[in-house]
Amino acid sequence: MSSVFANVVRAPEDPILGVTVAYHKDQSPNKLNLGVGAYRTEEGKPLVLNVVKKAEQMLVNDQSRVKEYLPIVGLADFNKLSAKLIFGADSPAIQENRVATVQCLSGTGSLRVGGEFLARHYHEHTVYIPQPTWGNHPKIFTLAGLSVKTYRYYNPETRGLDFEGMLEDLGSAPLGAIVLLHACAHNPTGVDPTIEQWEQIRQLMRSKSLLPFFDSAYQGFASGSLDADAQSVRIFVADGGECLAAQSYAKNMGLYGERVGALSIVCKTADVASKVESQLKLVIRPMYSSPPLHGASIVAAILKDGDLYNEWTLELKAMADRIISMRQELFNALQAKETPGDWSHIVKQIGMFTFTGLNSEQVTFMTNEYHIYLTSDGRISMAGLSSRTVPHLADAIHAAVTGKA
Ligand code: PLA
Repeated sequence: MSSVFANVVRAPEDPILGVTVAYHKDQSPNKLNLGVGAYRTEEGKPLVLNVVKKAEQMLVNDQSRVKEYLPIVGLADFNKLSAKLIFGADSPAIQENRVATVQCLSGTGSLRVGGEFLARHYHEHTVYIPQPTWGNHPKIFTLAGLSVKTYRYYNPETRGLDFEGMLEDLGSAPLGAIVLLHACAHNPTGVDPTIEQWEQIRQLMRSKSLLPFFDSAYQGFASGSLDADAQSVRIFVADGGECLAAQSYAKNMGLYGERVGALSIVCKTADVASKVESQLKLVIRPMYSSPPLHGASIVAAILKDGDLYNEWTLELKAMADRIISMRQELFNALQAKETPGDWSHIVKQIGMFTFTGLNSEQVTFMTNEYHIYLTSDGRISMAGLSSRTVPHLADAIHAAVTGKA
């Protein structure tokens, strides 16, 4: 029987999530998934934060809770607390009611809703994204109806920031263009501007009326401090100007599959913010009607309770510290093996990933010979590594670099 869909062409796997698919098919007992950015314990297991378990228990015990639809914009408490988390409790924008925040489906959904809002209501339809960036960014913004261009960001020779190139490209962007910025822990490079550099970026962007759209998927994961990791965003809000911010709780609360995040749009006045919110509802309603209740309830319970909040910051710091210690262990292991090359970028880079500089042939070699799974651009999820698996990875990198299997 011939199908009406017989002409459908098989699509390739996703460059990041497809790595997990390939990993699951591998029968080797030594297989290691360093593809997707998902935190693992020293034992290599996914982690549900203690504070999340406590909040969930509280929710279950609360007999008054029901499963009614949330409003289109999501849970009110969650939205308020999320804005406070990223902009700071004392943010003038919050005090002046100039922020429109809507609960969205994690970071991805927040970016998509923000993109569609801009395509409908903002005069400039070009969004500049860093080169390289998270692979989903261009797809999200293109489908939202924006046209995507890139700005220089990473210099493969120094394995650091191409600051000059970045300023040059932003400087020649059209007035008012949208600029996607990673708030911290740039994915995939692990390279962030310093605070002084952020300040220069801010001055340049404001002088050209470029509109900042922050992607904050790793707040607290870079340094272990929620405030330090939000500095970039806060200096842009402190000047009184406008910006967008997409927040994800996937990594910092380990709520990956709950799909909980928020989009905030900082406006010049409370009146504009309330009109913006009314239009965000028109973007969301035909897309998925209203967001899911459970994840946002967990986040709100943690953010509003002083004890739970403190406990969360400790657990978050422990995750960030474990990632940082994995950087040192991997660097030490490669030093000990005298693997050719300068590997200091492993300890210098920030956040969940190391951008190793390994090419796609070397990655294929490591996967085929060592059953180590990573994205073809040579990005390693440090959060998937443990003291037990560092030697195996170091062996694989050494063999890939020296050409000896
Ligand atoms: N923004 C950036 C910069 C990201 O790295 C990710 C996730 C997201 C947004 C979206 O995350 P969320 O929708 O789950 O909140 N990047 C992961 C996973 C961790 C992925 O590709 O979906 C990654 O491995 O790059």
